[in-house]
Amino acid sequence: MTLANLGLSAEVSAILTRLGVPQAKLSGGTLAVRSPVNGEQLARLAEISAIETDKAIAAAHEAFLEWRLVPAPKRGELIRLLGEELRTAKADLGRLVSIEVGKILSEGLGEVQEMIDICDFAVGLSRQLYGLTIATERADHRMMETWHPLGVTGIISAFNFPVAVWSWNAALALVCGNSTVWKPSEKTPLTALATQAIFEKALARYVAEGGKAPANLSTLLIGGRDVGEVLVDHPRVPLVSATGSTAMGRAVGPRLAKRFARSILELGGNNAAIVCPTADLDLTLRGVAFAAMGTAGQRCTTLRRLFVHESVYDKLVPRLIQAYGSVTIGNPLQSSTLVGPLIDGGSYERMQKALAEAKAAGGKVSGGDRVLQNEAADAFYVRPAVVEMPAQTGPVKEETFAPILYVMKYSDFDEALTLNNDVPQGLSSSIFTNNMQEAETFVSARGSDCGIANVNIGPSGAEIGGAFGGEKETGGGRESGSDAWKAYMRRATNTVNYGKTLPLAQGVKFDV
Ligand code: UN1
Repeated sequence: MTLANLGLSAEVSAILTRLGVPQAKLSGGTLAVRSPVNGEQLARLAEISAIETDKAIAAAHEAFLEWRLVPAPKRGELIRLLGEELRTAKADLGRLVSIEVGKILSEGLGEVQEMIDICDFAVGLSRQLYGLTIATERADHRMMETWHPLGVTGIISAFNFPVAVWSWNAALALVCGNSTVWKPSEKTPLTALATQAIFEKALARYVAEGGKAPANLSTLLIGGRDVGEVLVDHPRVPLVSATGSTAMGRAVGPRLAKRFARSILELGGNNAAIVCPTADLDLTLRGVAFAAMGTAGQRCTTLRRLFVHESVYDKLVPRLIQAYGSVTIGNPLQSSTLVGPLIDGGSYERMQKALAEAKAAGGKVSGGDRVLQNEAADAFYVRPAVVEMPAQTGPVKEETFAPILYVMKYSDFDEALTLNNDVPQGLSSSIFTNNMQEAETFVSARGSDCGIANVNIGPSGAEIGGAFGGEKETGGGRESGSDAWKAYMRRATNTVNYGKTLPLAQGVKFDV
């Protein structure tokens, strides 16, 4: 079967029907949805207007006012059911992710697993939204902090993790007592529709069990930039979690700051790995290959810069170039494929531009050429590129959302550490070494300046248990595990006087 006649639109409509999305929603609208697998049109969806968006957010606020009163462990029950529904839907939704985004099937399924994992995490969390009891200086007083629901949580997600990013935010926001309003990428609205339908199934079961939930607890907005702008500017939305490019963050961040709303920004990454003299090179090769070529270089955690010590450079880099030359590129639905397509032609052009700039800066390029265009003229498959660079200059300092790995030689550990940090972005990083001093230095205060710093694994593929996010132009937000939930709640400090006198703090006297 060639790429041209995969019959994806028929398959997608069957999947969506099984997941509970009405067929009527898939045609007649203005938003054309195409599969990057072969360029086939999958649907034409209706888009919401700015006025309707405003109304939907007002309704989400009403939902919040009720939902915040439901005890947190009961809210957790809804998320437990969501996790169950996602388990049932995993094969269908994972395949839909692959068709809509072009990531290989095991990664499509992995994305749904990530949704299930965060649901499990959030269920436990629903009984652990702990505050502190704090020693007070005043007799017969008690001081404590409590965590309360915050309000409507806006979620803006990118095409590359079209549903997992929603779940990291929504699972936490919902157990924290918030309602959610979701604006997915225009490139991936079908997986969003499917996810919303799965959520509604969980909600129906929750209500059938006797659970209380308001209407409009989870709202999906299919639309363009104007819709995102209404969400960002809306006074009823105290928190927006936005994932995308640094350019998007620069547009969104100041608008939120202007109205003192909170933001969780998850922006560009330009992630590096350092390969030290003692590194296990077989392990390194596998770690680098997955981190740099996986998801066709379209993760925000993708490995983009590799610093290799001069003593192992000639042992590692030729093997790496060979692996790049032989990796299977093609239909992401076939189990033998490791590298699927780029999301679209714009992405291909940006990749070629970066490669041309790298060449002009003295880079030696292997790969990077377009393949399979005879089978599918509207799909953009590329051979992943390794570029040996004389220095960290030009395009190396930018995030190009494509499979380009810039490789540089280093001789001194501190120099490699400096290079790791010497880019505007600060998401993820890693070191391959069996030297304890190098490993510990890398994760220390004078080591990597990124939100994620790994030893002997690549920078991508984080699990949900840790806080996910990065520093500098990556935006500073944290999502998913650890105590990231705190961003979705408001903290109140309460002092209670159970005595008969009124001692003032700091010994102040004020007797009237
Ligand atoms: C993203 O690329 O937008 O760590 C998120 C990872 C995944 C999430 C990536 N768990 O690569």
